[in-house]
Amino acid sequence: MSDTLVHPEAPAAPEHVAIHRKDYRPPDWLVPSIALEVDLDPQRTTVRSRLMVTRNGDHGRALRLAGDELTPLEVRVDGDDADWVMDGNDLVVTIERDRAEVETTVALVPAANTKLMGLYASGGILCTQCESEGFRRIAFHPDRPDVLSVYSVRMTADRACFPVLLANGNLVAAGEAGGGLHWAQWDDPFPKPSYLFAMVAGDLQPNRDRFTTMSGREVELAIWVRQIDLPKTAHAMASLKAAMRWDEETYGREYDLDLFNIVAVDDFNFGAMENKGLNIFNSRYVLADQDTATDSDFDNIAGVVAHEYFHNWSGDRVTCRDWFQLSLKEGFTVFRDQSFSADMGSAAVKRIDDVRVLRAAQFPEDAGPLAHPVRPETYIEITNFYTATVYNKGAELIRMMRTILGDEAYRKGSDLYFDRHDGQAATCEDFVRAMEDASGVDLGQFRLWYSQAGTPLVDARLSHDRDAATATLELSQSIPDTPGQTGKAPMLLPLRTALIGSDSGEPIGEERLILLGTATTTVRFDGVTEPPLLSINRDFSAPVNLRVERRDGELERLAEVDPDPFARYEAGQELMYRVLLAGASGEAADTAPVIAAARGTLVSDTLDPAFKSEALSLPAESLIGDRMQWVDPEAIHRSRDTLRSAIGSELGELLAAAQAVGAAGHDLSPKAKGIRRLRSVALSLMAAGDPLRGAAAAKAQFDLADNMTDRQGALLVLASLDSPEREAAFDAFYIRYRDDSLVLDKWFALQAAAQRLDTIEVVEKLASHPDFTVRNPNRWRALVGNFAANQWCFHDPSGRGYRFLADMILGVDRINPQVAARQVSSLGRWRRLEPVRAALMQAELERIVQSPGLSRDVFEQASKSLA
Ligand code: 0A1
Ligand code: ZN
Repeated sequence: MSDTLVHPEAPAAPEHVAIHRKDYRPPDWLVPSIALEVDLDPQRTTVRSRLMVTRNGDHGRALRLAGDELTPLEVRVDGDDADWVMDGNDLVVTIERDRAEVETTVALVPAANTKLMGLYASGGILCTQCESEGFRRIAFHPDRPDVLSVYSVRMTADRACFPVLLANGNLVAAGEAGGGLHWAQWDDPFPKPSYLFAMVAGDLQPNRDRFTTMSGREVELAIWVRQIDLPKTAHAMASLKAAMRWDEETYGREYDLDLFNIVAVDDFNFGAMENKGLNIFNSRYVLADQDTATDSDFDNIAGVVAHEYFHNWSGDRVTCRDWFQLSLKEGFTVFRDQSFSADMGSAAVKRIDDVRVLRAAQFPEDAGPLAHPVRPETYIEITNFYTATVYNKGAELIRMMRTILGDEAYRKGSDLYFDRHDGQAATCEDFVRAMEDASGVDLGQFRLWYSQAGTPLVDARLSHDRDAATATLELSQSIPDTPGQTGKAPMLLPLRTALIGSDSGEPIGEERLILLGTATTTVRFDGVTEPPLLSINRDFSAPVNLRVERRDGELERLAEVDPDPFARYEAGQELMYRVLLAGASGEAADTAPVIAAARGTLVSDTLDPAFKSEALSLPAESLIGDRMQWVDPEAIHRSRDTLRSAIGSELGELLAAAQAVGAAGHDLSPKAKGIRRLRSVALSLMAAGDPLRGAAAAKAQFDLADNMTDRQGALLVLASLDSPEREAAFDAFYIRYRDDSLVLDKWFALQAAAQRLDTIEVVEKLASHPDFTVRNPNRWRALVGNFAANQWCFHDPSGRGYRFLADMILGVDRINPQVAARQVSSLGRWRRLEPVRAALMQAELERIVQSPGLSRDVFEQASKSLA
């Protein structure tokens, strides 16, 4: 028998075991305090850990400590040799007494840690990442979020290579250790779960500042980066201080330690991490200046800095009981960072952006094989559940609660939640109960949002009785089946709704909050003397799909007069969808209403440029596909291109917008950012109408740009054109920025996102470019992630794009399974494509699943995608 054959009855690898929420049990042992002694060295770090453990409850079970790639060098209990065994990765220690000190020693090789979990090296800096289960790669520990400890950490390292030594909490002592070594001791007075532990050693410089809290305490702030990057930290620091003030004013939350440190590293699996008092960031969410970062980079930095800071209360002071409750901290914190960003700029534009992300990432997830509730019931690898559902849909749940309760009761609810659960590991249920108790509102039915997956579909139909001056709104809801869930109960959907007179353009009566809680309902409006326009789900008050029966001309009129900016934007987008979907199914469609609406938007003196740029942007190809029975990438691309070129050639007014002045590169005001955004949108439409002229204008913008927003905007337009200017601009960009890795990521990303017939070839070549590396998650995602999101090119009918992606996933899985697993969902959409492509995608998923040595991370995503 060939040894390459896997026995058909071979048991699933032991690590591929599902964990269920219903199996939650409180920990057998608690760990009130931990002392760590860490001798840091990239090639051999030793960690001596002393856990004070106490028996939790009346039982005789042994102490079970999780490890991952750890071998115990020594295990002692109360100073004596211990009675211990290894059970798989777990260290099992027999302890007679109810309280003991358990000491373990292990050795690590941070330089060889390519998973970027636990202690690893990034560009000469040693740093840690412990969420979700990385602490067990540093020391044996229960490593579950409901075990909270007070930490004391003594770090020793070579002073020349690692002059700065940081950990959570306060620096209590430091000194020389001889032989070129030095040490620092950090104590964190706040009990915390192991996933919030952090340590950093490196040759770093601080951007220092101070913050006086609302009670008058002084907090020292520092952002630690390499010396050369110091000038790029000003925006992150300003954002941090703004976030600290906002959380005091909006949620009454004050910072609690005397120090707050942020460190930026280049190699990081996610965006950033909220370790207590020592946030560690992917450098792309810290470093920015006008020459290297776009306006949206600046906005993302503000949002992520705020997000991590807000976790100090929603995550650190009140943490999660178990990982099924992840949305307790993430949904809430995303909602908090969204509200912060809305308050710092244009709330309407921020809402449009947030909904776009939700629809592009979360709705497809909720409609596909990886759909799961906001509070999942089961997982194989928890890192796969840091999803748009847990984060972004989770944030929508908090937003809906605020809408239902009103601002004041919502604030009372959050105060009660923080008071009641401070210092605890809580659940989503605890949060909802605090909201209920503070407001007196019964959220019984609302809880279904946590347990039922799938995006609800709402049908709406408005009829008007002119004689009776009434209007009747018929509403119905249904919730689609998702894996493992069928026959779902109706949910509570808060729909902000208004009627607008189609003749007068004026609101008819007040806006109403309709709480749709049944499968069908009817709502009556009085005093409706003129034909009404239906403005529904304003500000996207419920994260649902809507199907509205519209009268002729209704959307056009709403796009013109709806005072709710989100609803107005939606009406314009719906007009575009009509034309785009007709085009994609080979039907002729009248583009005149879209062009008229676009012109109205463009020349308006009341709308701001940022809103205009949103309203003039066409829905993405993937969103058009989401509305078709089968995704036809070719037809969608053609249809979208046709509409873009119609708008571009017929809207002469674009030129003025593309040449608008008043937005100097250093000016980061919302107005200046809006002008720049509109400039690039207008340029892109003009280029669609007249590619030759567009290429020349884009090259001119590229050459004259004094900031990255204009430069990248121009390059984005050139990227998809066939013109000599294209190559010249890409070459110039590369030469200028080849040593700046964050900007070089843009160079890879723009080529991977280019809408061109040769994109797949270019992308394959770029995968062998000397600057490409699978070891840096940002670089890998710039190329592979952007290509997989490029619907038209990725779904090349030959299947070449699928093969490329599968190869890249398998290649990176060997070194970094988390990065690999996050990209599998692009292949998991196969059911939405026509049979030939679907079969090719399935075949690649099969190839992945059958690959020997596959990680648990990728195994879970690929096998679920095939099911
Ligand atoms: N809690 C972080 C997200 C995060 C999750 C996992 C990580 O490493 C595997 C890193 C960061 C946040 O929400 O910002
Ligand atoms: Zn978070």
